[in-house]
Order: sequence, then structure tokens, then C-alpha cells
Amino acid sequence: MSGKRAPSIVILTGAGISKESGLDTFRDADGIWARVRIEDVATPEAFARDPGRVHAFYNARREKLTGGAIVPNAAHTALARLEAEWPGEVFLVTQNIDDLHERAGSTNLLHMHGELLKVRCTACGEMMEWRASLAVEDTCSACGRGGGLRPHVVWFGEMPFEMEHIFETLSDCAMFVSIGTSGNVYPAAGFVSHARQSGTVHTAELNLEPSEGASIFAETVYGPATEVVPDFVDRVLREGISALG
Ligand code: BV8
Repeated sequence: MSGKRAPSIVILTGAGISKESGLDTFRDADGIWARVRIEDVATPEAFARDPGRVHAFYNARREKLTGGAIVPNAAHTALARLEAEWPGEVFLVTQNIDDLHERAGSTNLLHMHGELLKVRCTACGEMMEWRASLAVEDTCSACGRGGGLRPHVVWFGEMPFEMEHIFETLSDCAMFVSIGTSGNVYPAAGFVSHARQSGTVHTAELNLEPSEGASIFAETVYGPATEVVPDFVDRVLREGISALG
């Protein structure tokens, strides 16, 4: 093999990839933000004002995710296959806080907005796996303090995780693929523009319908993720990146 590294692929996913597994999106007509206000459940101020309300919001989502009925779908599985079979790196950045990518077999994965099945102690910083309901009076297993546990989730106004690493991978990837996201929330919505700055990257959007940033992508494919993602992965593995467009 020549010294040339196999081209790397960066993938961003959003709530749309988990929709056909039975999890709600946010901005669809039947989405989460149609039922609750961001300001009441997904900001640090909301948690300071009424932690019980925020715990109830995440407890309901955690209970649904761990209840047994929610499983990875063909889109999650296709991305795990791409990671296993593509000769270069496949780095999966998800905005989702569910664990469906892990359960489908993806390993080179980053939850930039955190994880529903983890909690963090605001007193000592300890991170814990947490599959049950979380309450204000629950105590930290590391420092023993009560009243300080919060979902390990990035709220609006908080910095997503590992942004520097994400921007590095975007700068030197050969292809950036955005799947199942409306392109409303920054900084994730800006990733396609960052990737295109390198000039040589192929960009593709796979979504049910055009996102806010649709016009920035070189290639767009619309349809349900369980159909368009496996087809796209087949094409990449069969023809390589240069054949796309
Ligand atoms: C920050 C919490 C800065 C976890 C979430 C400009 C620049 C920078 C920031 C901002 C800016 N303008 C405004 C901001 C602030 C804000 C923001 O972007 N607001 C928006 C609303 C305008 N951003 C932030 O606050 C971020 N932090 O910028 O920090 C900073 C700087 C210095 C120091 C400190 C801080 C933090 C953002 C993270 C917030 N947390 N979630 C949780 O409860 O889940 S974001 C929330 O939206 C979701 O978690 C999700 O991650 C995110 C994106 O939603 P999508 O995944 O796209 O879902 P959506 O429903 O919108 O779309 C679904 C799509 O799927 C649709 O297009 C639909 O058509 C499609 N679909 C549906 N079904 C299918 C399908 N596709 C395929 N198949 C199907 N079957």
C-alpha cells in the first residue's frame, strides 16, 4: 500500500436517524419541542430553577430508551458496517443522546451533546452510568453529596464536547455526511461549511427532507434513513468516494 492514508469519512447524525426506531425528533410537527419548551427543560437556567421538572423530562426519555422496545434500525447498522469495511477512518459524531449507534456496533463514535444513560456530579465531576430515574435527592457514588447529580447532556448555552477534535477531523476528511438532522442547532449545523473550507471534501446530506443547510451540500439524498443510508453505504463501499456526486 502506498504511504497515502486511505481517505477518512466524518458522519454527523441527528434525531432523524433514530425516528424509525421509535424515538421522537425535536422539530417535526410531532416532535419534542412541540410538547415542551427548550427554556423549561434544556438549559442550565431551567435546571437551576426547577431541577425536578428537568429530571422528569429526561427520566421519561431514559425510561423509553431502556424499556426494550427501542432498538437500532437499518441506518444505524449500515453506519457500523461502513466503519468496519471502509479502509480509512470513519468518525461518527452524533447529536443524539440515545445509545443506538453503540448498540448497532459503531465504535469510533462521539456524543457531542452528551448521553442520556450517563449522569454527572456537579460537585466532584464524577461521571456514572445511569439507566434508572434520577431525582434531586440522589447522591453521588464518588463524593457522597446529594442534590448535585445532572444528566450528562449538553443544554442550550453549554459547549458541546470535543469541538476542537471534531473540527480537526472535518478539516482533513475526504467526505462529510450529514444524516437525519434539520441543521437548526449550532455548532453542529456549521460542520458542513467547515468541512468545505478544505476544498477537496465531498459533502452529502441524507435526510427525510431538505435541512436548513441543504444548499451547501454537493450531494443530497432524501427519504427515510432506513432506506437511503444503507443504499448510500453500499454505493460508497462499492464505488468509493470519487464516484459520488
Ligand atoms: C453553544 C440537548 C456556545 C440534549 C441539545 C450560532 C452559533 C453558535 C451557537 C448558537 C448560534 N445561534 C444560536 C446558538 C445557540 C444554540 C442554538 O444553536 N440554538 C438554535 C436553536 C438556534 N446552540 C447552543 O446553545 C449550543 N451551544 O452554542 O454553546 C458556547 C460558546 C462558548 C461557551 C459556552 C457555550 C448547544 C447545542 C446543544 C443543545 N442541546 N439537546 C437533548 O435533550 O437531547 S440540541 C437538540 O437539537 C437535540 O438534542 C439535537 O441534538 C439537536 C439537533 O436536532 P436534530 O437532531 O437536527 O433534530 P430535529 O428534530 O431538529 O431534526 C430532525 C431531522 O430528521 C429533520 O430534518 C427531519 O426531516 C429528519 N427526519 C425525520 N424523520 C426521518 C428523518 N430523516 C431521515 N429518516 C427519517 N425517518
